Amino acid sequence: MTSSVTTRPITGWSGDADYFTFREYQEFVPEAVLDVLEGRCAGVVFRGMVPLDVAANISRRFWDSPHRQVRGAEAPGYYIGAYTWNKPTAQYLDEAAAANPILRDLLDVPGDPMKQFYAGLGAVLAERGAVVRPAEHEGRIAAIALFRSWHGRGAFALEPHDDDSQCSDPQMADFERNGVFGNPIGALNICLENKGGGGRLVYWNVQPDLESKRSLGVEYTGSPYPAELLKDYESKWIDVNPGDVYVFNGAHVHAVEPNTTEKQTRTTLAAMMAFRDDRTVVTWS
Ligand SMILES: O=C(O)CCC(=O)C(=O)O
Repeated sequence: MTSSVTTRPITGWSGDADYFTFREYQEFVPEAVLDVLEGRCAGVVFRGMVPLDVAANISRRFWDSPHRQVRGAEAPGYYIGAYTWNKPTAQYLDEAAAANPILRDLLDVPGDPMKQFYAGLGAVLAERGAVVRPAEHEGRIAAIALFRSWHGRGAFALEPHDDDSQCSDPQMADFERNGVFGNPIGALNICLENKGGGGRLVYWNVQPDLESKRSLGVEYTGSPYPAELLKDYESKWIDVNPGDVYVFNGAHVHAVEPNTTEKQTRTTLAAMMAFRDDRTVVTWS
């Protein structure tokens, strides 16, 4: 029998048609990232921003790296980097300190897309006297990026979840990132490879409220949301191709569609970012 915990409908905030869209660009338009970070639209996609040879080179470096790790049941797949999910500040910062030199080395290639992204975003923020930088704590900094290849074998390669709940996790209350809670969370994803079919981003028009998160036991983790509780909300299925860069408000529930066969791989380079105050966008992974 299904328990009442999983049958309460998910309630929360949904955007109107102007907001609930992924604006498509054929080039990098850094101003558009601010439309997401300031809550004017759900997402933006910069098609083909990364040349295919650059994407393939970085992806190869990921698969060849001795530092590639396996991630467990909550998000099965491979990764290099550090992630904040469900851990205390000190552990994350230790992991970030170990990961950052490895990430810098992996991204030390001609055409590093992270460099290009932050140069563009930094320039538009500078026009208004603001900066973008890694979140800090007692002189230590967040991880600069996270490589991932999701391999969930169920209905989704990565289960429906949100990225804002973890920003209020008491285990990380002392981390600067805590100050972004309540603001749009910019989930930056750079697609390095997505061989074959599938691998779309699935994105629902709901930012679950606290009651819904509590009833599902995901107040601080944001994961997982049962897909059957999302079926009444509009969803967008966003095609993701190598070289595409996309940024979306991670406070909405979202997931990753599996590839069409188990042998296929979808690899992305990612980071999170949000306004901590009017003059500071902090990043983490
Ligand atoms: O890979 C994607 O397109 C989305 C990844 C994601 O949802 C996440 O890392 O939280």
